[in-house]
Amino acid sequence: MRLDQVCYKDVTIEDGFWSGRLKANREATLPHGFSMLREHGYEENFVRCSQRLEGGFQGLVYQDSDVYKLLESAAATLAIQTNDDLREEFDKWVTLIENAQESDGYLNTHFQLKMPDKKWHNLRDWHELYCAGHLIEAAVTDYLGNGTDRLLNVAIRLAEHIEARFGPDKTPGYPGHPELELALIKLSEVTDQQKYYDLARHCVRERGSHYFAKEHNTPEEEYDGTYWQDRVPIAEADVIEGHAVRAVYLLCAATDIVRKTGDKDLEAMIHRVWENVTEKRMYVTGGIGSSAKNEGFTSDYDLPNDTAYQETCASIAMIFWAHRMALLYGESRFVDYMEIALYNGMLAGISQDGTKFFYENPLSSDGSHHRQDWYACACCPPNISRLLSTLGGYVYAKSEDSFFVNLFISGTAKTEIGGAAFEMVVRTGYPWDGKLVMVPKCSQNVKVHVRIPNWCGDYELTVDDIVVRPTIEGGYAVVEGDWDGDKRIEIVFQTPVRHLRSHPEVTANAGHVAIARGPIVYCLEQCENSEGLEGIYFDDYALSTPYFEKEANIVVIETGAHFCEPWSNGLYGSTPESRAVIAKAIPYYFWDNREPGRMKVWIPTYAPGYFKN
Ligand code: FUB
Ligand code: ZN
Repeated sequence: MRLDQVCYKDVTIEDGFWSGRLKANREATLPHGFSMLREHGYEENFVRCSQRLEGGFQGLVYQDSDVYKLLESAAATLAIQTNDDLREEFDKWVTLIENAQESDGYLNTHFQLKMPDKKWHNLRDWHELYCAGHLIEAAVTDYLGNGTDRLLNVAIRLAEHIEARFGPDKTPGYPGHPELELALIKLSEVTDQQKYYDLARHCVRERGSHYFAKEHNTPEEEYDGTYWQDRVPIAEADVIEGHAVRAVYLLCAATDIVRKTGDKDLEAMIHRVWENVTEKRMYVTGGIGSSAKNEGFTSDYDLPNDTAYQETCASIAMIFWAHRMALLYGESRFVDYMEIALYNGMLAGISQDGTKFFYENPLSSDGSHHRQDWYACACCPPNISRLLSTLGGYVYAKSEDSFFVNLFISGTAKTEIGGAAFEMVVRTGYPWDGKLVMVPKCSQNVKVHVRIPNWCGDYELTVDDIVVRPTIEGGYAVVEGDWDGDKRIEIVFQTPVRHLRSHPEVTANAGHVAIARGPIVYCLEQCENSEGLEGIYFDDYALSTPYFEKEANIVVIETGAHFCEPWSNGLYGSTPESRAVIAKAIPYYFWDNREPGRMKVWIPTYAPGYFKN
C-alpha cells in the first residue's frame, strides 16, 4: 500500500523525549552552526564570489553543501515558528547566494574562486553536482515551508544550467556523490517540470556504466567502481557497497523512481540491497559503514566495534531510505529500522546541548573519542540539524482512508484524509514507557494503523478501555471506527530489557551481549561504572532493572554482573578472581555528555581477563 507523508508542518511535537532536543536544535545548534559558517570561511567564500573576486577559497571542495544543509534546517524551523533572528540570518544568506551565482546559473564557490577553468571536469570527486543537490533541497524546503521563492529561483537557475549540460544525448556523466538525484526529483514535483525528473532518473540508471573510468582514463580492466556504486549497472546490484552515504542516497533516489514509475528491476534491486544491509551489514544501532578507509562497507558481518566508522550522515541516510521504503510499501518493518537509526545511530551524533557532534560513532571507545564543535569535513552537524527540524514528518503517514502512527511521539497531527479534516492527538512517555494514548478526530470513518514494533513481544490495545483484538496489516494494528466523539485508543507495548546476541559470523561480538529496551540500545560508560569497564562481564542469568533518572531524563538499566580482576598471572595461570557488581548502562546516544571515559555497547559474557577485548 502506498502511503503519503504527513508533512512536518502539520505535526506539533510536545514530547518529554524530543521537545528538549528540538529546542536545543533551534536555540543552540542553528545559531552555533551559523557562527561556525562565519568562523570557518564559508561566509567569506560566498562574499568573495558575490564581489567577483578570485582566489581565497577556504575549506573542502564540498564546503558549500554545509551551508545549504544548515539553510534547509533553518527554512524548516522558520516554517514552524516565527524567529526574527533566524529569519534575518536566513535572508542574509539568500542574498549572498543570489549574488554569488554567476549569470549563466553556475554556482559553486570552490570552483568560482579557486578553479574557474575546471568546472565540471571531475564529476567523480569534485562534488559540484552534490553541492547543487543540497542547494536545491534547501530551496524546495524553503519554498514548500515558507512560500518564498528567492532561493528556489537560484536553485532553478542552477538546475537549468545543469540540465542544459547533462542528460541523455548531452554530456555524459553522473554525480560521484549522489544527492542531486533526490533533489531533482523534489524540484520536478514543485515545478511540475518532467525534465528534472528525467535527469535524475538518467543519473540513477546510468550508474554502473563506468563513466568514472572514462572520466579518469582508467583502463576498464583496472577499474573498480565499488566506492562510487559504479561497479555493476545499478539494477544488478546485490549488495550494499562502497561509501555508505553515497550508497544510501543513491538508494533513496532509486526508491523515489520506483515510487513514481514502478521501475521493476530497480524495485527488485532495492529489496535485495535492503536485505543485505539490514541482515548483514548494519550495526545494532541502525548505523552503517564499518570502515574508515572508504567511509563505508567492507564485507558481510564485518562489524568491528572499536573502529566502527558508522558516520552520523550514514545513519541519517538510512533514516531517509527506510522512510521512503515505509511510505512505498506501507509496511512497519521499514519503520522499525528507521526508528532504530533515529534513536541510536543518528542521535549519538549530537550532544545533549546541541553544540557538539560526532562524525564517527564507534561502539566501543578507550576514552579518547569525543564530540567536537565542528569538523573540517562538517557534513554531519547540519545534516542532523535538518533532520531534527523536519522530525515531525517522520511520525505519521496516511492513505486515502487510513492514518498511520509510525513513531511514538507526543503531539498533534492535523491533516486531511479522504477529503475530510483529520486530527490525531498522541500522549506517551515513549521510549521510556510503552504506553501510547491516541485520540483521533474525524467526521468520517478512518482506519487508524498503529505500528507494532518488531522488538515488542506483547501488547494490549483498548478502545475506550475495552480490549480489542485488532487485525494486523503490514505489521500495523488496525483500528476501524468513526472518530467524531472523544474515543481513545490506548496501546501498551511491553518493554522488557533485552539482552541481544549477534549472528555468529560477527566475530567482534562473539560471546558478547548488547542491552536494549524498546528502541534504545544501551552502553556501559566509565563514569557510571567506577570499577572500570575492562573487567565487567555478564552471565546468561543476568537480571536487569530499568529506572528513570530524572536529572538526565533517561532510563538507565542496572544489571547484576561480575567484575574480573585484571590478569596478573604471567603467561599462564588460573582464572582471575571475580566479584559481583552492579553494572549501570545508559542509552548509547547519551554517552560522552559528561566526564570523558571508556564506553562499550557489547559486553562480554565471559571473564574478560581471558581475552583482550
Ligand atoms: O563527501 C561529502 C560528505 O563528506 C560525505 O557524505 C561524507 O561521507 C563525507 O565524506
Ligand atoms: Zn557526515
